[in-house]
Amino acid sequence: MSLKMGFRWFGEGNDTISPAQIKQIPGVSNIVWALHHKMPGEVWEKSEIAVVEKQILPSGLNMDVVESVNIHDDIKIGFNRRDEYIENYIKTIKNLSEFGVKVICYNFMPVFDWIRTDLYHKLEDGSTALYYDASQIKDDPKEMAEYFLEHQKKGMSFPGWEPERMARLDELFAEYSSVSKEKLWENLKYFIEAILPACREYDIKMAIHQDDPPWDIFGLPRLLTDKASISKFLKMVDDPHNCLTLCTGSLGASPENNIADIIYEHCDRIAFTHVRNVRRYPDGSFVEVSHRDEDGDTKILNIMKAYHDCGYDGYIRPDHGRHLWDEKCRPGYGVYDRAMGIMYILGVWDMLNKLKDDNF
Ligand code: DNO
Repeated sequence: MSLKMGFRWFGEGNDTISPAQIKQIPGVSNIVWALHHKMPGEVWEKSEIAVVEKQILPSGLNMDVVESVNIHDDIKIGFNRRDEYIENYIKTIKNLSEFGVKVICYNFMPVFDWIRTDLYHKLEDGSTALYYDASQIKDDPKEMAEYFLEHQKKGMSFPGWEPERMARLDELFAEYSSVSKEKLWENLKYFIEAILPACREYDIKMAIHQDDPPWDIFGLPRLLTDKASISKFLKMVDDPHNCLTLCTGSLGASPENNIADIIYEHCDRIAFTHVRNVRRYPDGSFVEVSHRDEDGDTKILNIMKAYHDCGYDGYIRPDHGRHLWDEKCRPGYGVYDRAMGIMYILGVWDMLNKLKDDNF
């Protein structure tokens, strides 16, 4: 059994590594990519996708997985204009399918994507990593949004933290104020049911990412946080094109989550997985650490064994890594630590394969 190993790439001029260099990491077969200049709700035109195709294909890697085609807030809030944005989304699905895309990773988190309080938290080994200090999360998200914006001004884009959206934070919070958790579930269902015929026609799996961190924050509801909510989601639209991007780090921030157990239960609906390790603290804070099992609390070995036992054949990538050796990189996306993560994941996987071999 082999893994369809990918590496996230932010595009030419927007990343410190090229597809040809990514190809030098053993075992990588695909680039996880996106059109990072697009705002949520816009159609991804074929001419724009073709530019990225030209950058990726000479490396010999494929572009099967997109992360992410972000969802417009009007869809999450349930405004009337959502139908227009859903039409655009369907056009994007069709356009992507013409370039061989098989999986779209996305999330349904209100306002923000992942949330951290320190993007460069110093670990004991001198490296830095993303950190969530529970005591720093107060009611007002503005300070945090400004912190992220400061980094964007230094030329780093954060998907899900678009300055245009952050500039209207008050307005966005006011718009979301009427969206209860129940309403958000309804809006998610509406969205998936509307795009599903296109997913079937173009054979694209929609793979939802869990909420990070997996709990409500700043009074905003978060839906995909644990086994029960994941099961609810998969039952709500029970179709093989309605899938998960199972994110071990997002779920792993909560001590309640047994991730291997979720994999055993839903392996056939996991189209893509993010492997990331976090160390938790008793007050609900957590920090991201190396992929090595014993460095964190996520139980990477149990997770890889669960995938192996289930015969997992979806896509996989190492998720956030530490920032090492003074590298300049987008927070959470150090090249070296993610490459080492791949070697760790593949090392574990190869050994699991070997152990099935009677002659070993
Ligand atoms: C963190 C990522 C997420 C993910 C989106 C998917 O680095 O795992 O930001 O890309 O939530 O839409």
